[in-house]
Amino acid sequence: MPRLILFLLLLTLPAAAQQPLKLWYAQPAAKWTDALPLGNGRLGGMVFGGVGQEHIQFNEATLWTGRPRAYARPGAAQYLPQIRQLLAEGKQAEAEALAEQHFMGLKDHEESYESEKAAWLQKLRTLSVAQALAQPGWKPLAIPTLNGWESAGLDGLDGAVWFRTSFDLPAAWVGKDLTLSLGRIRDADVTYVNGQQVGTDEGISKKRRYRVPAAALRPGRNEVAIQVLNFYDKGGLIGVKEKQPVFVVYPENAAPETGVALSSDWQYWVQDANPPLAPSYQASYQPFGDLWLDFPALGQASDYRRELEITQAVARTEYRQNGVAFTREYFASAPQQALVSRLTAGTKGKLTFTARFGSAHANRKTYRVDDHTLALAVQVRDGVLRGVSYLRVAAKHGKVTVTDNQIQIENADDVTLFLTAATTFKSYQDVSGQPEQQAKQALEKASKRSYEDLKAEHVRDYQTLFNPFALDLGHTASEQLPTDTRIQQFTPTADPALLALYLQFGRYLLISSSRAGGPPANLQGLWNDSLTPSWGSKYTTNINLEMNYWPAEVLNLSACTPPLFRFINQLAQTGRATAQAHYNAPGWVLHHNTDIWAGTAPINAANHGIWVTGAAWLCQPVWEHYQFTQDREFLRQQYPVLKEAARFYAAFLVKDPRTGWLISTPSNSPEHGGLVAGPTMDHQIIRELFNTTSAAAKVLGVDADLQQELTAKAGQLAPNQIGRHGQLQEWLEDKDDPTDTHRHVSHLWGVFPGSEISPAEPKLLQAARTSLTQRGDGGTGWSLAWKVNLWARFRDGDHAQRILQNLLSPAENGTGPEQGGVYKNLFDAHPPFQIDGNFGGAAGMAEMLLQSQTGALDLLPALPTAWASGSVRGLRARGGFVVDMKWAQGKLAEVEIKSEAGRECVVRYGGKETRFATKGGQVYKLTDVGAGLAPARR
Ligand code: FUC
Repeated sequence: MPRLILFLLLLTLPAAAQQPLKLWYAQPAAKWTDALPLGNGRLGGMVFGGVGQEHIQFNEATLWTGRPRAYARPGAAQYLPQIRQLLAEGKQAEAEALAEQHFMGLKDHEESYESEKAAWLQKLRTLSVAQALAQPGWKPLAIPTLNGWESAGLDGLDGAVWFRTSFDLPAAWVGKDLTLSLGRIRDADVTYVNGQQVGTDEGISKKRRYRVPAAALRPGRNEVAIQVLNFYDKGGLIGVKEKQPVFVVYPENAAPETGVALSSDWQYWVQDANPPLAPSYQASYQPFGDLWLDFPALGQASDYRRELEITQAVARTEYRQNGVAFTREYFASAPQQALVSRLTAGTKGKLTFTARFGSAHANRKTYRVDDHTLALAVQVRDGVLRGVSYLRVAAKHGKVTVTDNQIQIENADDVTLFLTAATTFKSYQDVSGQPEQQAKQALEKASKRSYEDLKAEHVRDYQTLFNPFALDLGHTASEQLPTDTRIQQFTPTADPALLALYLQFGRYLLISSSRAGGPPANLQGLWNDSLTPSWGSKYTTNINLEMNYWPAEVLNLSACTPPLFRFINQLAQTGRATAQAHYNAPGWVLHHNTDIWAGTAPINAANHGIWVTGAAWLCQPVWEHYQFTQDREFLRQQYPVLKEAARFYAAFLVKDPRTGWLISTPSNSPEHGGLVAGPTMDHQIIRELFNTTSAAAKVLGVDADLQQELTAKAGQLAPNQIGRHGQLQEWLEDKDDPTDTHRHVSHLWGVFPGSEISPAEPKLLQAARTSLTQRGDGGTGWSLAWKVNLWARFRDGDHAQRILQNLLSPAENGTGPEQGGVYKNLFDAHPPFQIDGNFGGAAGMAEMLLQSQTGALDLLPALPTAWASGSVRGLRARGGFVVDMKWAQGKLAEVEIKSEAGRECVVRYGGKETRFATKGGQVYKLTDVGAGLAPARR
């Protein structure tokens, strides 16, 4: 028996060494993903740090498109038996077609759209091609615009836009019919050559290749005109991702490579920017506005530096110009609900600039509020919400002049800016908020206080959350380099501190985007500058929203979870209607996406939108929160959410006639393989829900019958199965393709974030490992982050480290559409920017250092060779423990464990296990880890 000495003592382990936890750069941000994020959970800012012009793009977390409405489709449940039957008969295509027609949720504007669209198209047709070409105001535009014309500055534009260019007809082609290749177009087009229509089509997936009859052609120059109709989201000529040349003409049947290119002098003219609002399943998160500060041209700047200090949550820009040292500081105060910035000049009276608002919303207005305050009012185009933002200037000396457009500051010594914002959103059912009042109150309150006072209050507030955790993975000279250079040069041995920074930046982002009272962190946390962000910047629940909260408990940020739990409770309300309408079942259900209006019905398409286990997965963080905090009162309050979800699945599952197992049908293994009966992931998630709900009922001493029912049903669910390639089967049938590297690794849910596939099940664990090996080491940002956690659970620290290295690869170098990485500001690249990878990556690093899902505290379960020596303070474990550790040469050297709940503590290290009773509030130092827990050090 290994001997173990336990001492009760005060914390003596030195704090993980203070590191310069800063992101910093020697030049201003050129792009949004270079800018530095600030946030207080509700207000977010992206600071560019320009010298002649400062730009702070800002967000308010509740500004979304859409409105309170019903999302579930009445009567959908009628079709459920038939969809199930078709799937049971192996008729997937028919099942999907039927479901597409009758089983998807309700779209906004669904009813009125077709007639409005017809009327709009009719109106557009009153203008001929000749008239369009004769309009004044044609402007140049570079084509293609790969991510839509929005990326070329036409932000938020939907409607009818004409494009024109030309080509010269080679003499040898006279009399020949040609093919005109235009690639993909969003959404529809009518294409003309020399005024004659040569083609029209609709749909972004179709590559436009139109036949141009010889009779339509002229010798010499030929005019191409294209009317593009963009009904929603991104628009325009977006090219194709293929080898064949696009924007060429060539003789019919000849190789496109032999063609002549269309002239690159494209021009566009907007015919109509007000199409009827297109049907949409869910709403999108919106940007709010931009704060611009314009400084007089004072010549070359020197000693430039901008940084984000994440130990304080303060950003800074400094430079010298004309012999004067200029500094700006910025932070997002949670206590004040305001963005605060102070500008100073080293010489008195040298601060002169104008401050003004911009906004991507077409419906916007700025106006003077008082002699120090300017307002910006915005209204979203597709939806009911409006918002207002106030900017107040407090200048020391100097002159301040406010007009309806701007605030001018002349010859001040220093200036403090206060920015507040609010919207009419109150809840998913209530949009009666009073933004003027809310934003004004915050402004009055904050602007009464001194800058230093506000900053000290902010730092105190932030550090309460940030400071309880620290990580040190070692230090090298690379730490002194600017962050963008560090990313470019990164290897784990050359710069281990960048990994520690990455983890702490993940914590910074969670604190900044998820604070009690606000909505949870969305796909982009809180930061979005586009009216048409990818995937609506909403909440995808088949991995992304859950991943956002993976670091919360283990990295000592339980305090950031209330937004998630509040949201889950709302979803449990709206999810009842969906359970009723779509499944005729009790309880609540959520599918693969939701938005601020708490939509729970299936969306997008039947082949991936009908995935039923969103509700069950969201119950996991509830149980985990209880596991980590041992907060019984929390569990008591949240228990109905678990119970009602469990009741839904208990009613929903059906007995598979072939195997006799209970299966989930219809559903989907996220975004892979279409609509199916019995995806493995569903069964893992539902099994865990049944078991934890039953365990929760037991803890609370309630619902004995339900405990029995759920335990019994958990035992009847289709089990994990090992297939013919040695893999863990993703589906009920053994049909996995071992060469498939799809980004989702859904069937590994039972390894992480679930825990039913553990070392206690070595065969299943091995099969899961085989599956992950087959999926490969690549993937989108979140996919990589998930794989880090999985390799940690497989106790392969070096493999986890290799994936982390991919996660930190520079997105600037062009990672490819399915290859994740980081931007210069350390934001995760899906690509594009998506915050889940930041959070999942931070959680994965924690998982490499400590695991507690099996009832014991596993110390350093997956320590990579590259992290030879280091220390960590404040990791949290299930059972209410807080763990501090030091290790050297790859071996555990010191451990201290604080018990918060007084539960028995089981510790594992180096193949040895020890257990001891604890008292709540006491700290235990395991002094002879060498003898008892680290025999290798003997
Ligand atoms: C899921 C993923 C995508 C993306 C989207 C937001 O649908 O499959 O890769 O992350 O969510």
